[in-house]
Amino acid sequence: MRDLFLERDLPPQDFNITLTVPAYGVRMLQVTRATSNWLPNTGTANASIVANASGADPGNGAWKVADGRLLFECGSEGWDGPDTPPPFWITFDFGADVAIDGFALWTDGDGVHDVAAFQLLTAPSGTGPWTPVRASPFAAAPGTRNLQLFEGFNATARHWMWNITATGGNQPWVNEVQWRRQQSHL
Ligand SMILES: [Ca+2]
Repeated sequence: MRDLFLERDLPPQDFNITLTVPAYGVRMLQVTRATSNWLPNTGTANASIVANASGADPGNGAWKVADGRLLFECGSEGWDGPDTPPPFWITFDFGADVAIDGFALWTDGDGVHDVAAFQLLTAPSGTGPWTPVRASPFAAAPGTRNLQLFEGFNATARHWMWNITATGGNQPWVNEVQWRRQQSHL
């Protein structure tokens, strides 16, 4: 019941907060559970919102962009895209139509393996046809492992594609991505 632990449960003299930054690699659910409009990343190799991808290096399957772990390590953590020219892509299947208005990205941050530009697309089936949610690609920032948040779009679909059209030079190394469900306006 730690979630219900409240300040008033402690005598004032014992209440002492130490603010700490979550360790790099901490499961995102500890953060995103507080805001329920972010789709939880709980994927495994056998059950994931990741449906398909343009490829991956061994040990770095595309499902690892939605496993709740903010890590990249060759052979074990995150997605290591195929050693091919762009585009690099991952498709997602949310199981039902979802209205999405935000996309979060964490890359390795070494520059050459980071995402520089991408499109988001939707489709009525897992095989297309794919329609971009924006006419032009989103520009990402190579050289940082910090959260990059992309907004200003809104589309509803079960099937989504993240299509990386440019990188810092090599195949993408991606720690994690996350999708934000549009808040309902009641
Ligand atoms: Ca991950």
